[in-house]
Amino acid sequence: MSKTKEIKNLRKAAERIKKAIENKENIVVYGDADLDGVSSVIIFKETLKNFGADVKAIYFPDREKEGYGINKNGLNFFKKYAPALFVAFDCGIGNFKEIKQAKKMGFEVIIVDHHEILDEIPVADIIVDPKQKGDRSFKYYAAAGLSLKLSEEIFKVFRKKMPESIRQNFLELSAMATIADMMPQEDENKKIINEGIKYLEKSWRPGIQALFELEELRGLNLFQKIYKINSLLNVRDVENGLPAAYRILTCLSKEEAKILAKKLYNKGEERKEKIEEIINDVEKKILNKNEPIIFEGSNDWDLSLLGISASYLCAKYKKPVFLFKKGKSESQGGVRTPKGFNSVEAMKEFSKKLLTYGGHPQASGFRIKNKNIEDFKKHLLKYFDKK
Ligand SMILES: [Mn+2]
Repeated sequence: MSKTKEIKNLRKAAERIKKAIENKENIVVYGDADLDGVSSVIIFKETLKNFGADVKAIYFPDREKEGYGINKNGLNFFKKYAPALFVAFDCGIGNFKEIKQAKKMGFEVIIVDHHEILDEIPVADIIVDPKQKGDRSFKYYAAAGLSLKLSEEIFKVFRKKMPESIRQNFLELSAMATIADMMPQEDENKKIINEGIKYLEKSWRPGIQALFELEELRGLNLFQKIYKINSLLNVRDVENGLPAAYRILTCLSKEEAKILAKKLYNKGEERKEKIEEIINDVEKKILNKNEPIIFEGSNDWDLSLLGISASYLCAKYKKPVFLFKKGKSESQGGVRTPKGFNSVEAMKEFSKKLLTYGGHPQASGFRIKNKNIEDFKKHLLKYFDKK
């Protein structure tokens, strides 16, 4: 295995966070609402706790109402803490306008993201993203893998040894998130996953215990359990602005964790039915079309289920799949493509008419004005027809 090269700006970020801790600056954290974003935020928050600090506020966008990435609501939520250090996990690299706005509001911005670099990079103060120019590290960390590396680096700049119990615990979260985000299980990720899953079933976290002890999971092997639990942790269930994954993974009471685990299980079953409905809907729509991509939208679908529905359709039809929820004037969608088809590159050429877009080559998203949808489809048909 090649010796791992340093992640660009990781040391710089750790030093800046150390300074913020020492100067008792406000620190606010913005995370994506999926398991990867949530795990990243938990690792970061618990790292700060180790140094007697804490985050002042956390914001996760609601995947149903707000979609993906940094948005105005989140910035307004943080407003009263400015000036502050603003750290974004698992999002931010495509939020050009929002980061500019955050800077104007008095935030110093650190982005820790693993999504593709778009035509420009945001005006953040420090960017950690292995996809950026000049980064020679491993390219396929999940955000929670980067958060783990950042945590290790923070311990280093404080010249403290990371306690073994904490390291193991962060590895559990990082391993689950790396699997959930479908990052390639190679190199550094392989190390994180192999070590992390060893500790999972013995986790001290009541939430992880409760999920593993779910009656309905009995009889499954470890990997089957992990996949099932990951899908439950991505069920949308928001309370006080906090997604269920965050609540259950930070819950300190086993009793509460058990109730929430059961609730997620039941919601997961309902979710399956809704996903099937979306898939059936799409299959009806494409019945008489023979196009190189699947590009469909509806105002009935749940935005938060489009990614997973697109995944299924992409695997079945082996075509790029674009599904979107139609709003009054704007639409927002999820994209999945087979290996060899880069969805981010495909959208880059149309970026002027997209409100936001980005993600990974095989899994991404977009927001667009409804009046541009037809042109977008034409562009994509042309783009993928060449391939
Ligand atoms: Mn991620």
